[in-house]
Amino acid sequence: MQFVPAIMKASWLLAVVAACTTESHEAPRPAVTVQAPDVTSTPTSRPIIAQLTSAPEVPQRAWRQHPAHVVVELTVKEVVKPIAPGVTYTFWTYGGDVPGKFIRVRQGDEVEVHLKNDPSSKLPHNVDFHAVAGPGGGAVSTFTAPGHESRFTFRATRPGLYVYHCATAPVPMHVANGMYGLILVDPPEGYGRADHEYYVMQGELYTAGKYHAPGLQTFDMDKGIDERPTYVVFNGAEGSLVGDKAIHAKTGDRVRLYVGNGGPNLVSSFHVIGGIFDKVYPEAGLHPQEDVQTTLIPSGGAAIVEMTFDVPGTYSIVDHSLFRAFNQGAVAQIVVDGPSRNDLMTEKITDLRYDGNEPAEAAPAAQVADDDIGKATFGRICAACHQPQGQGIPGTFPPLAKSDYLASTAKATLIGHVLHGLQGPVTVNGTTYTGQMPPMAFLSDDEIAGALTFARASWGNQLDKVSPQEVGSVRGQTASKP
Ligand code: HEC
Ligand SMILES: [Cu+2]
Repeated sequence: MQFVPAIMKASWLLAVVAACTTESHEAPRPAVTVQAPDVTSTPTSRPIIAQLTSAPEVPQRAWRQHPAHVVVELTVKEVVKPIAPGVTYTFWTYGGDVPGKFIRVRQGDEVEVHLKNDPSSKLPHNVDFHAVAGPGGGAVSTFTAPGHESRFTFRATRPGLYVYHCATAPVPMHVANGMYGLILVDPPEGYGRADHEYYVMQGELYTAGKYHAPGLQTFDMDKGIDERPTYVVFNGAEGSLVGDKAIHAKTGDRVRLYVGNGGPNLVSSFHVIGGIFDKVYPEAGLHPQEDVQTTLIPSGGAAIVEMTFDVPGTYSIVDHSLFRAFNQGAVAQIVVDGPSRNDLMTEKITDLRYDGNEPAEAAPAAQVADDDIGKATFGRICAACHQPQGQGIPGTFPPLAKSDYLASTAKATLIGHVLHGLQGPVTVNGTTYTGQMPPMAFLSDDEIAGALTFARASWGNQLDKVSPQEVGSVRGQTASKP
């Protein structure tokens, strides 16, 4: 962007002088103008050192009602860090981590960039800010040899979330080695309230060794050119947002993710499994879209996504180009705590055997050996809920083993339960169950008789047989009822 440092410096000095003479650090605040954001007026407050954060943290929004002169200090470091357990890589970083530090300014701010290149670096580096509307995005102004520091200033004229990255030759190699990050330019009115804000950035790694090949890995230029990454990861390493490093929220919380894609090659199909984005600012542009399942994030692009969760549990963030998620590392997690919501989503209620035939066409009992039919039916149908040893599942499925209900209830009633289902409450051995057993009239008389007989004679139960005739008569009686 075109810039005249002398003018900037003069106004900056004036501002400091003004601040000193009024003995106040606060300049008078102009009224907020939402329709016409103040992006051209000269900052009137003292320079502010930007508070940068490492992913997944996001700096606080500046609640200033006026533009300011903001100093951004970035230090390039070449560091060895893990990609996955037992796999390391020499990353080139802005601030020691991948992605680079999150920078947050306000629309209209004058941003003074101090780019330091650590003396231990082997190569020169620079930075191209996509938030800069001007040739190279600052790349030429910030070209910095090891042990040097470059400074330049730009005006953040446009709001949005922008990628920054290294643009030193070979550029894609510098990006693939981790030299990318995000700068957020808040519009004066902000993006609205959120309970949590997180920084997530996708990127690829091209290593000489295969996926999970152990040891220090080197960069593979040919894989880069072929666009065949070894790893596709969020926040610089596989598992960087998984397990005890997962993102956390409570049900009902508004979660805003600032998502970037460093690339250098792939477009991300950004998706949260089990989640629907309430709002997406596609490509981090001005106009939000609502109720989105998956959003495309181009290489060198970003998106702002917002979501709320009603059902607690663990939600996986993936690139829905799924081999990347399952075979290259592109998985992160959001853990949502809160009371269960069976009204919105239940756990698995039934697991019935499906043999390819419709229930009415179930294999005739005669095909199964007579002495096995009870055990077989129990194992095939009843054990899914009541468990193989009839022990049930505490709180969910009552036991049949030593069940006082089974022992004290008339056979015809039990047959009726299996034929027509049973909806609680039902008390078994002192515990009351309020679940639901599905109707199983698709079973033959022999199967129901066999399963009940088997249950009544197993695991310590010593109850008499149930005959197919008894089942038939209950079925006949109830079938004729309306
Ligand atoms: C899909 C799960 C499921 C399947 C399959 C199932 N049941 Fe049940 N069963 C239940 C539930 C749940 C209850 C308790 C209902 C309630 O809470 O009101 C129950 C209750 C019972 C009871 C009375 C309570 C007790 O523990 O004595 C009997 C007897 C019974 N089932 C027998 C069977 C038999 C025999 C089969 C196989 C033919 C079977 N069930 C298959 C879920 C199932
Ligand atoms: Cu670089």
